[in-house]
Amino acid sequence: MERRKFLQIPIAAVPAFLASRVFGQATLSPLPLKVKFPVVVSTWDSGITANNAAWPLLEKKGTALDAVEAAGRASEEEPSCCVGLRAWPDRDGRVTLDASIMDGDGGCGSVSFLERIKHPVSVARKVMETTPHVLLSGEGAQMFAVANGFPLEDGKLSPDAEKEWKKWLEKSQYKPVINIENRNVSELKNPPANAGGSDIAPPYRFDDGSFNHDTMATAALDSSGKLAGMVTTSGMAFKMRGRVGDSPIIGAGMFVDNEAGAAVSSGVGEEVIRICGTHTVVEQMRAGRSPEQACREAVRRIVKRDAAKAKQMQVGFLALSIKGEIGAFAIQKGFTYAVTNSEWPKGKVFEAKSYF
Ligand code: SD4
Repeated sequence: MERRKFLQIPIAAVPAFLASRVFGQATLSPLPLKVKFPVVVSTWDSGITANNAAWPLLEKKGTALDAVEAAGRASEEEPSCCVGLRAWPDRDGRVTLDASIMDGDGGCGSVSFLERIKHPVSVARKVMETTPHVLLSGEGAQMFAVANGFPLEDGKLSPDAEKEWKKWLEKSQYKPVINIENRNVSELKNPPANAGGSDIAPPYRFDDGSFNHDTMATAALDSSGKLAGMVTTSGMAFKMRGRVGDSPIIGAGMFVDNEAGAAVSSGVGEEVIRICGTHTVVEQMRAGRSPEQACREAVRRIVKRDAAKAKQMQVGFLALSIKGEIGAFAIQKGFTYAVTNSEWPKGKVFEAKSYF
């Protein structure tokens, strides 16, 4: 079938100023974005790297579950990436990781507060496939990982993370910061060596306190029409020791149902947990809303609780419906996502619309 029949982006319906608005690599999302599947979508500009690992599997008729796991592993492995063991630590200087994975038939597994293990997303998959449980945490999750052949790493901070943590200790100011992508790196007083120069943005903080991000999340729809999702994160930088965010909580940071769609989130996890964010998004799609409308409704619920607080933070949702429609919405500007399919085999980055 002709590519045009698959790709239903009503460009004519998008006001010219929106269609042409470009942020770095990102285009403001058109609505609705319905694409040919298989397709993989990942949060942030660095979603391109995650998608690059998932796409070869999907292209060869692989499963969405394998594809999202590959996306998570690529992010956890990428030297300049913002998640995994090289990411920024908690306020006591230790990196603690959360991850989850889910298929569209209710299979799910997750790990939280996991230390010294390189691939939390794969441990989450093991939890899903080999235990009667959904979530393993802390020391128990680590013991389970080691028993299943995952090497125990040395637990040392990366040089960048150590430097940033020491800088943070000078003020030890504990407040959630706004995640943002696509701001000009030249706004940074001390840009990291590879900021803006690679596919993947390392974690960096702007002088007003905003921060790019520390989570990667992916959803995929495979050639058999099945969905899967994953999230992997080091959590909020300089969090309290023991703090767990939304990412490993099924229905908060990620939720998938083959009857409706998949949704993932990034941003201040506490706010996402309070509204069961991604479950809300999927249920809205089930009720007939488009992915973008569904994400918008979840954001509205967060803002409604406390608009003044919401103005100071970022949460973004990204959704993929079982029909292959894609949409996103965030509290603040700057939430981007990457889409990869046969139309965009190298991936295309969009910026989500936002409440503020
Ligand atoms: C958390 N949702 O631990 C994560 C943080 C995040 O980009 O998404 N950062 O709350």
